[in-house]
Amino acid sequence: PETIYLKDYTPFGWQVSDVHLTFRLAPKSTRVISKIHFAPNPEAPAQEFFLHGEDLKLIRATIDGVEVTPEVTPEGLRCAVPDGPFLWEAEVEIAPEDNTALEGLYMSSGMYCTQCEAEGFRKITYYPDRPDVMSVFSVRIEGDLPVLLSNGNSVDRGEGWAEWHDPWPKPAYLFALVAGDLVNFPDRFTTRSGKEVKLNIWVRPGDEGKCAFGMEALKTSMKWDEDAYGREYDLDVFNIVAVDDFNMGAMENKGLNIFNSSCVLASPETSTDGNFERIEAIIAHEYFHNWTGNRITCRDWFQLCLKEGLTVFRDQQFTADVRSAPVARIENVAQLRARQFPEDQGPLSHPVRPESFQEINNFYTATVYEKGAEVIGMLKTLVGDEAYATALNLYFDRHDGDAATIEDWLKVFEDATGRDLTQFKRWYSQAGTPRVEVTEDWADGTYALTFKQHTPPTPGQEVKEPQVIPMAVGLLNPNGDEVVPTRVLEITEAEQTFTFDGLASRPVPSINRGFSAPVVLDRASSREERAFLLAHDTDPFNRWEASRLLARESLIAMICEDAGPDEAWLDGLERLLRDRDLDPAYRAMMMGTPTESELAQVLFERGHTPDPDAIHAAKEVLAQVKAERWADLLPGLAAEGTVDAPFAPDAEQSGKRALGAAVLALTSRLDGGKAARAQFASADNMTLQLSALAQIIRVGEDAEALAAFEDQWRHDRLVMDKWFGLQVGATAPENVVPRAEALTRHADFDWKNPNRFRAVMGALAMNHAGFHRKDGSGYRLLTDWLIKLDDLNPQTTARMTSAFQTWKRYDAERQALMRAELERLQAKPKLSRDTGEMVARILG
Ligand code: HT7
Ligand code: ZN
Repeated sequence: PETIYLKDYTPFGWQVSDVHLTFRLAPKSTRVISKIHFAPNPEAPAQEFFLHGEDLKLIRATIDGVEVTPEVTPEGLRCAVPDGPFLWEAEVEIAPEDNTALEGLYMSSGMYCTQCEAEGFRKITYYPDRPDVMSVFSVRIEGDLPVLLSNGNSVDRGEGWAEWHDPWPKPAYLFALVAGDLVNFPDRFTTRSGKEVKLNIWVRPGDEGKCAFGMEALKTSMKWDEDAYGREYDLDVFNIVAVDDFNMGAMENKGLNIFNSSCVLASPETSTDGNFERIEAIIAHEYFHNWTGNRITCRDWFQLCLKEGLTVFRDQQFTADVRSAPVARIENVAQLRARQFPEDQGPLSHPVRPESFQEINNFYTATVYEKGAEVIGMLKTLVGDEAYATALNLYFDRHDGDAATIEDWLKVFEDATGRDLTQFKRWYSQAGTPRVEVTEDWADGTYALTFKQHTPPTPGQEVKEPQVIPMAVGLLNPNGDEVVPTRVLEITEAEQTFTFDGLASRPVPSINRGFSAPVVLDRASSREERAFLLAHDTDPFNRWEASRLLARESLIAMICEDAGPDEAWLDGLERLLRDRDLDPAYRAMMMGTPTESELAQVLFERGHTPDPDAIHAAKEVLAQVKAERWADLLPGLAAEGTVDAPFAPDAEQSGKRALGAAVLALTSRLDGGKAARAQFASADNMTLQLSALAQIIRVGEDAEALAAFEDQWRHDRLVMDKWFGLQVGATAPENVVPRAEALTRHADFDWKNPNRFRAVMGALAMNHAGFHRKDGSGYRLLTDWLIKLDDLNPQTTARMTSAFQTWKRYDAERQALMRAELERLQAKPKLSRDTGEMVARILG
């Protein structure tokens, strides 16, 4: 397959002033008639006229009304065209019902819908399917269905047809069409300039009762973007549609967002607090794309982080504002460490702005999204809040209507602040997680911190240059008072020292406060010092970090030295858990321990071969010790974790329930699951029901509860996804593979539905000790199913191959087993480009 390079970018030879599309919908034979005005692009070099097109049956094509016979290839068509402007007309036929890849126009539960990002529009009609070609779209849909939707504003409609016009020029990847038997949940929003906007969430009949939360989240997002960024909505209507079969979370098509139903539908009975929080964030994210992504889009797909990093950063700011900022920050960092760090530290490592790809779908990664957001957070920290606001205003003014680049983005900051961002730009081009070694010195009232930065080699990048690292640091007195409040040290050299004068006693440093830079800190700090920070740090992130490090070191000592759990840490943690002034959500987070996968990575870095069974066993012992040690504390915490008011998915109640769930996880180790069974029986919301079911599964005698849950929820696809996933994810390692395998034989294992496939196979891959069974059965089962899915849905298959990205961490036997499975997948006849690229990169 062809590799595409950033350095080869060339503008398209023509501009497209307007596009008119007519769809005559039919499951096996939809006709798409396009009328497109092309005019030579004065800024582009001379080139042959090439339009992308895949899996299309060309019925006819004309130029200025004269029939033409283009040269058609599997990737598109070439045609001789006039020197000046011309009208291109074409009619193609496609079969949405046969489209199992869920890219382009496809069908889900009888409804037509589209997914065009990144390169799906070329499966709808012949077109220059690239983000720098922006045009005004008019769409006519003809089909015997009650609801016919496309982008922009409604122009007119009648029985069996509807016309839409989107006045904002857009690239083809933002095109959308939906047609089906849908009902809407309507509302309105008045923008700050007084414009009335109609809002709708369109769902399958029966799902109307699950739209209220999403609608509130949408209105809150619209208001937030006005207040925080001065961005107003720009069409008469904003439609959201829920779709059951969807490859990712949601899609920001202009004026017509399409959502995986799991990311928009919510009710207390069927959704957990985690679901509510995620839905709120995704609705905000997609809405925020209206400016960061749609009004200003990307010149090419290498610039993906321009819209995704910024939009994730904005949705994280939103969540911090509408929920608890410290809890949100801890969640984001935990997520970054769990998803992005393994990517950046393994064979799939790539820069936030990649320089080449074979299949762009493989670069919708945690690095582009989450690290991309961290890079923007660092930029904001470096320039300050006010300058960030000025720069963003300049960005919107200067680039509205553009297909922009990272260079454009950084130039805006340079112009707004006068800073030179040449070195900062390395965050976009250098892959890998920087490691920062910290040493300190103390003499005569002066405290010195020395930072040495080093980024390990990554595929294709052996040598790295120093990056700009904004390191937020505070200093505490031995009595716990803060002597130096948070200060941002700007590290630019490979090694750099910063001094603090006039101190009465040697301070305790709190470094990388708020996780101001996405780096790994290497610092030999004592247990006492960590316990001190756990007790006294004024930075809530670093207080949590102190506990995380104590937990991690305690577990490593348990695994490697057969030590018992760290008593001092448990005492410190207990004091904190007893502090009723601390937010229950924060205390619940404090009760968490590092994931088994993270422990495996740390062991690997320290030269040990991680044993998944030993890691799992240590975590089990630690949990048991906590439960026994805190037996007297748990009932009080459980009471604090109980909500007496009617269910609300807000931060306060969900924080309490999170504390309740953390307590239940310990209590069930003392009572054999009795409290969990009682909670399961009486639960009136999914958060309580599912946290109880998780403990029942973990304890082991779960057949009755699983059957009851299935009976209760078999009619609800989204809830059944939880049922499928949890019994694989929460069970003991030895049961994971047999259970996952048995579930693939369940009548409701609809493996063509990405949510259901991910529920089982994702849970298998995420259950560390279960997936890494020594006999290789976990690897085998996953590969069997990836081989099966690849023909139908390459995008989802390719994404799931990343379960193998950490294969080099493990022992020789496991490595050999994983390599064999990757090679088996690689040898599959007609392996997709998506999966082929991923497997080749993972094998290295
Ligand atoms: N911009 C979107 C990314 C995306 C996607 C979404 C759904 C299905 C397939 C997709 N391919 C790319 C989603 C977002 O980041 O907001
Ligand atoms: Zn996005």
